[in-house]
Amino acid sequence: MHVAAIAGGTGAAKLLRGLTAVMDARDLTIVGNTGDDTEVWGLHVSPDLDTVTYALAGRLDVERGWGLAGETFRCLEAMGDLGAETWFNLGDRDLATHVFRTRALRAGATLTAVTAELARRLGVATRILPMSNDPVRTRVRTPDGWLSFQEYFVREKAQVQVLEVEYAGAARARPAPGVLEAVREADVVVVCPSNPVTSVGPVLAVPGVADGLAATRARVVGVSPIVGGAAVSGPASELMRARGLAVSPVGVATAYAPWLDALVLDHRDAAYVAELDGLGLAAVPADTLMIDRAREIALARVVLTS
Ligand code: FO1
Repeated sequence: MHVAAIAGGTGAAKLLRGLTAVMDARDLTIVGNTGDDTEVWGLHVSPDLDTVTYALAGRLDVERGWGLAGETFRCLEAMGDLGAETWFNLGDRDLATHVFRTRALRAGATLTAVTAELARRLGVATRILPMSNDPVRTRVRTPDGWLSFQEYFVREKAQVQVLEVEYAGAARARPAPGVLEAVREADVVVVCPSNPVTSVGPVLAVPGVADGLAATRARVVGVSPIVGGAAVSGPASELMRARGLAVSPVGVATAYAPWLDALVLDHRDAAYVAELDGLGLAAVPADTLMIDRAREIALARVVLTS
């Protein structure tokens, strides 16, 4: 069975780990969000690609949901002593990833190539693709003006009002090599339990991806990141409201409406099943919180059979 997964960072990582435990990891292709990529101290940081890579390598700091386990932050401290900005916490070992990536990009490599090389070096068998090799940057408009996604999420701790979200560069971006093929040739496409606006939204904004999802013969199965009227992690609720989406599995389904075949939602939200059925979707209640490895695996099995 071939599976393609559209993935953000923290929310996606657990399900992807579950999927690689129940299928041949080489038959999974991950299409990762690069809308929150950023430049820190002159280095290209791809948070979602790294979160997914570290998770599948067994090296993610699972408590934080980003960065490497057992990390230290001495370079960050030293940069602070030199007066540099330190609100974006780059760990000492994580820095190696960003130096490696930036050096390769400056030497002319594509993000696709360097992402594959990082995965290979970390022993990850799954194919991890950036959604595009062209820059697409998620930006958030607040009452004080536009912020990059990381300024909004990390520097402002998502505590500012969001008036609008845009994916700068998306209209001119091309899907990275392999992305459309993975969607077309999959038996199942999984839309991970990631933020529909800032994690999945940028992938869908790359011309051709949404059409590919509408055209594929694969069963397209989403997992709701909204449980009990709130996001499992991160600012999805606020961002969904800003987009006029209900903060519920119905809002998630609405965001994916034209091409979604099934939505796995949490047991706590089983009351939405009838409404989702009415939208022509298979609504599948399950335990979606993935608080341990057994539950990651159990949810992965539900997703592959929904
Ligand atoms: N998230 C934070 O909340 N604070 C940080 O300081 C932070 C640093 C960071 C460094 C590298 C990296 O790959 C991710 C990092 N993240 C941090 C996570 C990241 O901002 C978000 O999880 C994603 O962009 C949203 O999916």
